[in-house]
Amino acid sequence: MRHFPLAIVVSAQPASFEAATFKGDVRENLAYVARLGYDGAELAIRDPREIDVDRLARWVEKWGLRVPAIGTGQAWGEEGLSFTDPDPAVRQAAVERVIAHIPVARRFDAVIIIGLLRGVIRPGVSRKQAMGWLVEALQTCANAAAPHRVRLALEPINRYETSLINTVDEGLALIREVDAPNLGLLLDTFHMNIEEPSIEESIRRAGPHIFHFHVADSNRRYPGAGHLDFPRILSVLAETGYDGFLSGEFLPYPDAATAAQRAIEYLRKISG
Ligand code: LER
Ligand code: MN
Repeated sequence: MRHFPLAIVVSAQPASFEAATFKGDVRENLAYVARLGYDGAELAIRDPREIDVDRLARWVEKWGLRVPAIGTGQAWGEEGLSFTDPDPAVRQAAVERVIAHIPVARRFDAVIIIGLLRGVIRPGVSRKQAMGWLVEALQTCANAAAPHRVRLALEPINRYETSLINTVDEGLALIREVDAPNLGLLLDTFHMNIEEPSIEESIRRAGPHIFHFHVADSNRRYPGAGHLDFPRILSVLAETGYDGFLSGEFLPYPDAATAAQRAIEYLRKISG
């Protein structure tokens, strides 16, 4: 099986999202994951204008890490920004926030994740209207990112977290509609386990549109802690030609340090 490079989510700013595996002291967390043998860190950044990107880049470089992706969902979690809010000022702020991530993503050669920032269908808003706003926002962001060669990855997220784009097929239909070559999908094994009839078949269908990949087990603990068939899932992922990172986004159970260690041991063992 392909030996995928491994990353893990490290939050650069305080976050309430439980599965942002590492929170707290960013510098220490980056050093720790590098020492464990991770090749990269996926940075969760609420607002890039409020962090010292040069300092962050120095730490990332010092530890020889790469940054395959930037998570943006904290702007939803902490500030309620979304592409599908009935208030146009909130939608505009969400789009501007993604645009603010572009120079950071370019610097790290990272994809920008569009997860919960897409929002949910709010009371009084029709699905058609929400989808219209979503398509428009994605087109604006993808167009702004394209000249910088930055890619965006839309993540299908399970029904308990959003009412918009739960499955891989819905994600594929949406990116077809947006029709921007720099917009693809982020697949997350935890969400796929809830929503997909067959995780392997969905990975096959997404094929070249897979821009990034999150790993967590069926219970959202580290891979190996639940009942997902990771050897099979990863061999199908390799068959699609995907050669990017597996990024660990799982609950810090029993604690972040132990979970990160067990995840890398397990993923290295099954990939030979
Ligand atoms: C973010 O990548 C994710 O998977 C969502 O569950 C965020 O809540
Ligand atoms: Mn995810």
